[in-house]
Amino acid sequence: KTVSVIGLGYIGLPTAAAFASRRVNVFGVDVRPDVVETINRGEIHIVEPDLDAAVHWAVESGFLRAGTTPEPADAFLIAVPTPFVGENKEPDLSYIESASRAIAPVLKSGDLVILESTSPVGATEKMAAWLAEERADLSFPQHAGEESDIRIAHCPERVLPGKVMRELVSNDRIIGGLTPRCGEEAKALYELFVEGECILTEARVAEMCKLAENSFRDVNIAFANELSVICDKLDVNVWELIRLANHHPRVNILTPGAGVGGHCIAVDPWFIVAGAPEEAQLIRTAREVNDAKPDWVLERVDKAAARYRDENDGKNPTVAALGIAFKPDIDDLRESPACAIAESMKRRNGNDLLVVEPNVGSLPEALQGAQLVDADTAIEQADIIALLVGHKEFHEASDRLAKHGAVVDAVGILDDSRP
Ligand code: SAJ
Repeated sequence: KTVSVIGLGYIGLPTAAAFASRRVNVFGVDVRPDVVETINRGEIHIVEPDLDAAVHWAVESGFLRAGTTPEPADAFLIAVPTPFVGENKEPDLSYIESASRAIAPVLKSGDLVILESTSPVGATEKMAAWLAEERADLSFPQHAGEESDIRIAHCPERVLPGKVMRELVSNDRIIGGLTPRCGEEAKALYELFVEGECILTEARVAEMCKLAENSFRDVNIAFANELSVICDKLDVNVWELIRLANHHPRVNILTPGAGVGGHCIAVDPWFIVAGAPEEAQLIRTAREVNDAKPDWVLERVDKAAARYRDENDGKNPTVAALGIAFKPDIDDLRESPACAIAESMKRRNGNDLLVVEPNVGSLPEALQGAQLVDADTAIEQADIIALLVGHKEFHEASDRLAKHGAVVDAVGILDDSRP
């Protein structure tokens, strides 16, 4: 059996490496020649623990090759981005469409095509229609049912960035076939490396399942974020409150923060909203609550800066942003609310910005001019500190931070130093 993975990003590449680790021949396809070259050298272009070793082994041993144009294979996995576009945040399926049209010429009877990209309900059927449009000589499940030449299924990824290599193998997978046989064949393929349970359903249920999982988390984070804003107004310590409320056996409030980042949780709920705009009230509001959180944090930093100027004859404070990653203990700055807050702090305070990010070696383009320093230097030199990400290094420094006196704490680190 040979497997072809289309899209060698955060999901496609680890998946390709996982198949290769089971000695399956994998051909990876990406539109970016630089990505393809990097992988063919046995190196990687993204950051994810243990992925480098897995890809290195896969390429060295000959089980993984990459290219920019599809080649024939027995199974194709499409793992390309599905962003949203426009005012109404409609899902953009153009990457799935071009991937489908690109593999269509090399399809042969008996092949399996799986959509892995997180997709709005109905996307797998659309993919099948694009394939059928390109290949009138082959039959597809939407017309031929179980007798089709090509099998089609949706199998959304569910791995947590930072734990991808482990979760890829251990997580349960939901597999939605366009027909039961499509599902069975996809299941047999995933079982080559998945140790979790592979559960069969219909494609539309699988699509909605992935969206519901990420919306569940988004709504719960929004609850925590809204609580933090309410508690601030009512002068209640939200961190103590959550700790106490979570002693209830059926309550598990998540952690408020600087906002919701990453490529998934801040995007996927919009696919539900786009599909049912009238009905998706709570899901839409949760998105809005989470999207508003960075501005709320920024406002508090601005207030602290104004207070400093009042008390220091109009002198501008040196401000420090502690944490710019999109969540604790990773180096991923993509779609990071903390990074966006730091950028605004820099715009407001010129270059007098100190940034502490223990997980990166240099600052991104947008923060050039600011200084990357360690936590101790920031505590010593900054007049105002914004705690934006709950990295372990900051929790370890909570006593020193608590003594600083002008800290805006978006993530509850000062609470560690409470008696
Ligand atoms: N966050 C909070 N408070 C919390 C938890 C998270 O503010 O209590 C913030 C984080 O700081 C981050 C954002 O939410 O900015 C998202 O982080 P996350 O760890 O909740 O999720 P992701 O985006 O890294 O990965 C999610 C996972 N989905 C779920 O947990 C339901 C993962 O399993 C999915 O595979 C992934 O989305 C995806 O690719 O869809």
